[in-house]
Parts: sequence; C-alpha cells; structure tokens
Amino acid sequence: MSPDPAGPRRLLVTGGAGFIGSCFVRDVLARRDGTEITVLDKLTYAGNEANLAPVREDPDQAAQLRFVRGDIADAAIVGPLVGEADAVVNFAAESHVDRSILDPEAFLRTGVLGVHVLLEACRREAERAAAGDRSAPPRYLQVSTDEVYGTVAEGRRSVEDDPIGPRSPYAAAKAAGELLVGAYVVTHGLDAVVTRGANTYGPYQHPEKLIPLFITNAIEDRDLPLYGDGLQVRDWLYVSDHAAAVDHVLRHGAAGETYNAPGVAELPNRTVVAGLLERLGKPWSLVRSVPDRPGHDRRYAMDGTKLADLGWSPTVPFEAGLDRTVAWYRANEAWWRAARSGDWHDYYERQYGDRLARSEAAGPTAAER
Ligand code: NAD
Ligand code: TDX
Repeated sequence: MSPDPAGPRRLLVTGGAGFIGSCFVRDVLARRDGTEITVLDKLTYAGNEANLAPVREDPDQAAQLRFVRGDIADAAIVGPLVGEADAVVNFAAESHVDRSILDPEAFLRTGVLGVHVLLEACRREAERAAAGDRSAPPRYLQVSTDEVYGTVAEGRRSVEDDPIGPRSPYAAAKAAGELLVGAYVVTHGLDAVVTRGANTYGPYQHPEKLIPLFITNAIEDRDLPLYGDGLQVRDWLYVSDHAAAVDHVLRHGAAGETYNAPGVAELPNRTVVAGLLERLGKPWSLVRSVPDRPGHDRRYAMDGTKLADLGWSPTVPFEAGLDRTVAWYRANEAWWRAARSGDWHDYYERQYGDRLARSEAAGPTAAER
C-alpha cells in the first residue's frame, strides 16, 4: 500500500499515556485536522492519564480522543481496536534500562509478546482488506530506539542497515520487537514501518530517567547519582521533535523501512548535568559518582540522512529544550511528586541505596576535566 499523503484518520496509539506517546497524542490532536485517536494504555507505573489533560480540557480535541485501559498483549482487547483503526502506532513498552536489569520479565512480555499480538491483529485486518471486508489494510508503526545498535565507537554514526547489537535486556526486547515487525513485512506483506529515536527529554518524562531525575532531586537538594565516570555520550532529542518524527514516518515512510530519528546534541552526561544545575542555581557538589550501570553503553550516535531525505529534521536546540524542560518541572511539582510515590521509594532504594552508600564526590564537570 502506498500511504495516503493526508495521513491515516483513525489512529490506535498504544502507550499513549506515557511520555512520548502522550506528546504525540497532544500534538496530533492540536492540529484539529479531523484525526481520531484511541489510546490503549495499561497505565503501568510509567503511564498517567493526566498526561492527556491538555486534550481533555479542550472540548473539540477531547471529542476526538477515546481512552481504553488495557494491555497490548491481550488479544481480546487489541483485536476489535485494530479492527477500527487505519493505523496502529505502538509506543507501549517498558522503557527504563535500569529496571530491565533489575526485573526484565515485563520488558519481554510487552516488547515481544505484546508486539506479536498487535502484529497478529494487523495481519487479520490485512486479510479482511484483501477479502474486501475493509477498505485498506492498517499501517503499523513500531516506535523503537537507537539502543538496538548497542554502543557506537567514537567517530561513527549508526545507519539503518548496520547490524543491531543490543546490550541490555531493554534493548534486546526492543530489538526483538523490531525483528518481529520485519518478519511480518516479509512473510505476510504487512504495511509496517519502524522508527529508531534518540534519547528523548522534555515535559512529562517519568522522573526515573536521567534528566528529570536530576532536576527533581536537585530541586529537593538530594544527591545526584552519576554512573561511573559520567562521560558516556547520548544524543538528545526534544520530545515534540520525536513525536513529529513518528508522525512523519507514519505518513510518508515506505513500507518495510526503518528510519533513524537522531537528536541535536551529542553530549557527555557530565555536560548535561552541569547545564541542569546552572539553570536550577544548584551546586555541582550535589553530584555523586556512583558504581556504574552494568553493561553501560558508552555512546549512542545515529546518522539521520534517510529521514532528512524523507523531509524530517529535529528543530528544537538543546539549550532551548533544556530551558523549557527545567521550567516545566519547576512549575509542575504535583505531577512529579505523584510519579515519585507508590513503588517509587522501593525502586529508588533498590537502584540507588547501595550505590549512594558507596558513592564519592564526582570531581570536576566535563568542561573542567
Ligand atoms: P514511557 O515508559 O514513558 O511510556 C510507556 C507507556 O506504555 C506507558 O504509558 C505505559 O503505561 C504503557 N505500557 C507499558 N506496557 C504496556 C502494555 N503492555 N500495554 C499497554 N500499555 C503499556 O516510555 P516513553 O519514554 O514514552 O517511550 C515510548 C516508546 O519510545 C517506547 O517504546 C520506548 O522504547 C521508545 N523510545 C523511548 C526513548 C526515550 O528516550 N524515552 C527513546 C527512543 C525510543
Ligand atoms: O541515575 C542515573 N545516572 C546516570 O548517570 C540515570 C537514571 C542515568 N544515568 C546515565 C545513564 C545514561 O548514560 O544517564 C544516561 C541516560 O540514562 P537514561 O535516562 O536512563 O537513558 P538511556 O539509558 O540512555 O535510555 C534512554 O534512551 C533510549 C531511554 O530511557 C530509552 O527508553 C530509550 O530507548
């Protein structure tokens, strides 16, 4: 199927109450172009319906949104929803590398079995389209990650045809999901595309991730646990740019293709942390050097030529994105305090208790080293 340039009208957005998925939903509905969205989300610790509040507060946009609480691995829920959709955009995943090291099972359940259930539902709908029971087969978009490439040597940038080499249980589950998608394209002729986004940051990100963890800890004058030497490099992409990349590939990507969505700023963690502290007016002495993440990928870097040729490039400079992000967390304490409740304290203790007990002063910033 060649994609309709106007884009699919009825979307099933799985994981649409999470960080990037909710931004996609907010941004697509804010266009007011008639797109209808059903969000299917399990509301794990990382999902939060409040992330869709800006849509709910606007009656016109709210009328275009339906929310269903459920699991993508539950075929009975997924089947009818895919039956009503022109396209499925799958953001649903367990998304935190550290949790995948502590408890990998949910990563596989959602990232492998869940993706399989979505693909099977799409296959059935494609068969219905072939039999004339619906007008066109659904398009499937799998939101994947730069982490499937594994760590990337200095001076190199991953291109889409590079072999994948995931090194954490999280990345392995994401890679497995992608491989299933590829298999359904080849075997069943499914109309599917894959995006590999870079490290994403911005408002509504769960405070387990580096940038919101360090902002919220610093606001409370708590220790900032920097892994190892803190010179690991990530390429940062603002969340609305990531959502726009997904939307662009959904509309314009060629069936069966994979597209990198790189960030705009390749930076060592120490530099990112220094930028946060400067904006918050907090001292570097909060930063503690803690034992490293096992298997910690040293560097991610992707080449974005393929998606640029398709017409998408990131637009938000890192400095501006970080300004907006810090301002958002300062203004939305109730949101992040709710996320730092429930099982948060157990998780924090498991992840950081022993590390912080064994921590030392982090030494100079990246710029000073
Ligand atoms: P997130 O953890 O904030 O959100 C994930 C959402 O999926 C949550 O709302 C959660 O409730 C939902 N979910 C989890 N398991 C589910 C299931 N079985 N059924 C239905 N819903 C389920 O994650 P995020 O950071 O927004 O990431 C979204 C996607 O983008 C993920 O697939 C992730 O791998 C990918 N990605 C993230 C980044 C990043 O830096 N955050 C970068 C590249 C790719
Ligand atoms: O406490 C911390 N201390 C620390 O030094 C945390 C949480 C992180 N870090 C380091 C590890 C990484 O080098 O900061 C860097 C960023 O860490 P995360 O925010 O956990 O992100 P990362 O592991 O790079 O993975 C992210 O990008 C790719 C997302 O979480 C994934 O979902 C996405 O696929």
